[in-house]
Amino acid sequence: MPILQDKTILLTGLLSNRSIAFGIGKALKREGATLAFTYAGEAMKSRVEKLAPELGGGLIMSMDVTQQDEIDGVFAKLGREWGGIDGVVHSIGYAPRESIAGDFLDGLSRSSFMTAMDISAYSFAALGKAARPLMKGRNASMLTLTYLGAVRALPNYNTMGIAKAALEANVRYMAASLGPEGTRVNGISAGPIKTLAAAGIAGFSTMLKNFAAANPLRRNITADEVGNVAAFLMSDWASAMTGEILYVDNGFSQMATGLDDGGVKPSE
Ligand code: NAD
Ligand code: 0WE
Repeated sequence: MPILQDKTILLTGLLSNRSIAFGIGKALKREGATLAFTYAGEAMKSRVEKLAPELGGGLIMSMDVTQQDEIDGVFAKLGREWGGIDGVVHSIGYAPRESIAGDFLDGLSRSSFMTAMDISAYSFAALGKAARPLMKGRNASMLTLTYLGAVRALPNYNTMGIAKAALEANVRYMAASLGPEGTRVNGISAGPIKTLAAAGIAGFSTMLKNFAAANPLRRNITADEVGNVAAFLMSDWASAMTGEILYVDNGFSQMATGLDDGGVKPSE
């Protein structure tokens, strides 16, 4: 039996068929959800228009999360079309390139920090605030995507790591705020996946190789695997789970080195 029958869910962050949002969308559709979609500004519109039919189609709206009027417009429209919302998936992240490469402090600037915080962390709370009246009393569920760099200092992730730490705190405060209205708020911390956001990062292929070698399942993870966990969290099967960060990373974050030899090179 499908687990999201009769659920209306807003899916953000679709950009390509490799997007984590695309893997999530496939699982949500398979489980019976009715979807609506957003894109980040006019230049991205046609991309989402091409992908949405594969996810069962539905409303497609512009929502650059730096524009409050666009956020308000999306939920006003969903109020008219659906009357209420059962779920919101936030799959959005961005930091200026120079702030997610090389030395952390070398790449740091007030403006890149604020951009990363605005788009990658503030926006999730902004969606919660705008969607709140439409979700109230429906056992609704909100979900965001995060990364291990929120809780560990990892090479190059830098400014994004700080934004993800704020995003994870956001999950907990939003869970506290929306819980009394029946709305749950959770995050998935996904292992590395070669999406468009990742393709532009120097050394990403090497990172994928090292990740596969060092996690218990000895392979990479897929957006479809993230999608299955997302479908569970959006469903009533997860009715007692809120304020959580679930790791979908083949167990990587739970290992000390993950390497059979403990990571010691033969010469050392
Ligand atoms: P992606 O490039 O497919 O998606 C990123 C999305 O962010 C795009 O749809 C883009 O339009 C959107 N976006 C950027 N700026 C925006 C704005 N101002 N307003 C609205 N939307 C905006 O890449 P992805 O890897 O699928 O990323 C989705 C989420 O997953 C991000 O939060 C990312 O940090 C997170 N994540 C990715 C990985 C990975 O390795 N790919 C791992 C863990 C978490
Ligand atoms: O969250 C992310 C990446 C998000 C991202 C990607 C880009 C590339 C293009 C945010 N901003 C930008 N800005 C751009 O100009 N991930 C979890 C994937 C990722 O990104 C890394 C990683 C991993 C993993 C960056 C450095 C090191 C590891």
